[in-house]
Amino acid sequence: MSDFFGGIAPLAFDPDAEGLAFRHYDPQEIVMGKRLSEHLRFAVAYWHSFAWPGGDPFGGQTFDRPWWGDTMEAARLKAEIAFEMFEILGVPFFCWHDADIRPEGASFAESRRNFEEIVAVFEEKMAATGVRLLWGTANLFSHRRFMSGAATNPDPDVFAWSAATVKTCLDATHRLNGENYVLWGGREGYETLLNTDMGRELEQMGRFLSMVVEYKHKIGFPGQILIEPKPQEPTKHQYDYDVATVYGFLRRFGLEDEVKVNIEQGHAILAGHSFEHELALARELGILGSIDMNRNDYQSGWDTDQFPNNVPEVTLAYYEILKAGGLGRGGTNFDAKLRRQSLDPSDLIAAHAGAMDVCARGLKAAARMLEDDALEGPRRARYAGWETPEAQAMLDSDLDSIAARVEADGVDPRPRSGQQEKLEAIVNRYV
Ligand code: XUL
Ligand code: CO
Repeated sequence: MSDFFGGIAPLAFDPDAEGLAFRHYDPQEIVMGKRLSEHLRFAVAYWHSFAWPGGDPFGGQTFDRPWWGDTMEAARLKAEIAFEMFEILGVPFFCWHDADIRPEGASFAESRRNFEEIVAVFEEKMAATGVRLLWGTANLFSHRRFMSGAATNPDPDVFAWSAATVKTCLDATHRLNGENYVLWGGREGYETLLNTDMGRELEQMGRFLSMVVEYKHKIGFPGQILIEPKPQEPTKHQYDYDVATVYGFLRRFGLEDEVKVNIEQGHAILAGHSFEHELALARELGILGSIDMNRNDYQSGWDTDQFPNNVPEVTLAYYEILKAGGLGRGGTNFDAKLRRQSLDPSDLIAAHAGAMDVCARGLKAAARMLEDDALEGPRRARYAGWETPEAQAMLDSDLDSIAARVEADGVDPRPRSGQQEKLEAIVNRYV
């Protein structure tokens, strides 16, 4: 046991606690017939909590961490302390990129060996603590070799390096019984069309993803393959822009039954959508996989990856998820980082605990809205006209016969209120 967290005990559910505790998240609480912990399936993101030094575009490291350094010893200490935090929080899952957990080697093979050594450490710690892997992923965006993309790179050697990296990460995810494998195309896009062959790059990306799916079946990985949409940042334009764009891409390459999406709140906002829009669309398209739960600063206009603290927003997100039947193999990953002034180890605990409480409040409010039929009742009433046999038959007819009927019957549609303010007031009663 390290002394990094200064002896903070595992957090309890205690609404009246003075210090660090859960006030709304009782993992055992039954909501809609299921434990809260099973609904929410929280995960800690290794990168933000343990690999990010607190830098911003104007300054570097602000955090002092005993595991800073590019050695295997540091990587082992980092793993040690990460699992201490998972136990304090009682989170069931974590997530990693290869680059978060191991030092880069002098060659691909050395990087892979470093990585696999830490994967073995994880294997032991996961067995000892019961913490599981929500998803693994490859960092195909930080190193300068990926500056012009990974699968979409103009240089086939980078495509090869990327494919080998994903194979290694998928193998490790399988070995650790990961629930999902995520691909986020941080540099799969372009800075300027002046130097970009977009058609070729999209073909490369489609073939790359197909190879990942083929490999998943070859090794018998039972988890879901997920794409994480994001419209831009770091590149000016990213090909996996939003849920709708990803769905079109999957259809084009015949992968719509093989690949789902990991939807991040901040990315939805960057794409000009709400989180609930992206979730609802993914549900309707049958590709809702998992979520990255964070928030952006609405003034700064970039992906600030802050811990969630807006209960009404989170409520509407879980509402869409509950309507989808829950997260399934997915989970709630806190792809969120501290603010760079939050220096203390206890800030890490407080950030996650606060976020878990916000999610618990949101999920419980969403469940009550569903159970009370508070929104679904009015929604059903709004579309009731479509439940008649005549309306259904119209969808199987054609413009000629519809036009003939309209001429004969002459029913002039009667406009009806959309009741938005009333519905907003209903939501307000639950949050
Ligand atoms: C970047 C982002 C990533 C993915 C995993 O904006 O969200 O951290 O979640 O690569
Ligand atoms: Co993310």
